[in-house]
Amino acid sequence: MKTALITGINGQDGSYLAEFLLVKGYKVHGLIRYSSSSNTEKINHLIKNNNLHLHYGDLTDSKKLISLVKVIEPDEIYNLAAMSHVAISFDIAEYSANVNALGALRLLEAIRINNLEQKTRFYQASTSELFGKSPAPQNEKTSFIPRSPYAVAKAYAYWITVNYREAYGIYACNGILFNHESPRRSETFVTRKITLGIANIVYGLKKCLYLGNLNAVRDWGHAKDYVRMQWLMLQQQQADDFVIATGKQLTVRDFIIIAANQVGLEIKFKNQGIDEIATVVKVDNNLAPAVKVGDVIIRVSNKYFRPTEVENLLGDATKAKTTLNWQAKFNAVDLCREMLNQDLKQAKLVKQAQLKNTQIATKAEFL
Ligand code: NDP
Ligand code: GDR
Repeated sequence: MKTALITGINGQDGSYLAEFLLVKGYKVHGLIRYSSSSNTEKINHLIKNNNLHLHYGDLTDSKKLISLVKVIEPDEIYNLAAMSHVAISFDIAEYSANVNALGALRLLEAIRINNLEQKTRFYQASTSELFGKSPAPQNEKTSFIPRSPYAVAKAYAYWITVNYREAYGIYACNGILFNHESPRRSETFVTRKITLGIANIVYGLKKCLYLGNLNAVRDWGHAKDYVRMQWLMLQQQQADDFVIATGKQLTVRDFIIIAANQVGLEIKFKNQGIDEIATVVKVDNNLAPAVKVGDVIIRVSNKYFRPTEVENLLGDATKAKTTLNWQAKFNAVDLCREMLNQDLKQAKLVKQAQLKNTQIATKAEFL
């Protein structure tokens, strides 16, 4: 039975990866912050599995990481924990560096200090944000021009992973993953903000959704597809770094249109920049009971613009296609539908609860 340690198990990717590894027969250890213990909805369904073990810890606490790695002696470490919100990293830049840059170093040191260089394989959650201003399409050879404290910290983590591979012979890989989403995406990332916002508008829980740069272009995939590749990168003969992406692009505005269409709304964008709005021009009230023609459901707000933006990401995953046999299973329309379906169910429940004057409770199961 193989043993894996996942940092960030309570996040989107961590929860899918834990599920994936448990099905493969792994013993899975997960690092969880004390502050997350009342907020474990992404992994609650796994907590009763005898092969899952959660440990309190933090990527800023090197002693804890060293002792945990010593006790577990994992075959594989997946470093998925991060302060993962690009916009917020401008507000908490030093903390972002501590977690996203030094966190990777602390884990690699834990492997080295415990003499596990030949046993423990290491996966670093690198990101398309590293490419920043480099022109699209981007692949493993594209220069890094990071555009945020988040991405600059991730650049350190990328290079320290390469360095420990070369210096100490650790099997250490970078997965340079482009944006990937799912119904488990946190609500402040743009795709989930859109599906949740539209679901709330459909049921009259919200009138309008405020967003930032609608021109940003992303290469969006499904998190389930992408965690399979994280595992596969650690199963090769030789450690290497891989770009994982769909090779297809959408703007934020395109994603809004897809989501709106899926709930029977035809919308029209007008004006530009900060004055841009989207108005409903046609509505199927069977699908969107609370919406009327003429409603303005999207507005742009300065609040969601970043001091420096990554405008154009498009991944070229040829290397992963050839070496890892990578092929994306989901497209953006299916992804959006899956996210919307969940958010519509939730919004409907909230609406019904409001009508009955009751509250919806969520419960933490790991305490
Ligand atoms: P999430 O934000 O959903 O999950 C990140 C996890 O890290 C959370 O569980 C969080 O804990 C945990 N965490 C944050 N800070 C610390 C800390 N100091 N110590 C320990 N744990 C901490 O991110 P995703 O699942 O989307 O992404 C996984 C990784 O992949 C991240 O490193 C991200 O930067 C990277 N990445 C993500 C991409 C994407 O599109 N999703 C693309 C490329 C890279 P808590 O639950 O307490 O908040
Ligand atoms: P990103 O994802 O920054 O690419 O990082 P996010 O969904 O936050 O933004 C994508 C693009 O949408 C624009 N945008 C908005 N973004 C947010 N969050 N909220 C808004 O209201 C909004 N309006 C427009 C953004 O400006 C941006 O251009 C994600 C994270 O998962 C990282 O951890 C990961 O490394 C990268 O993807 C790849």
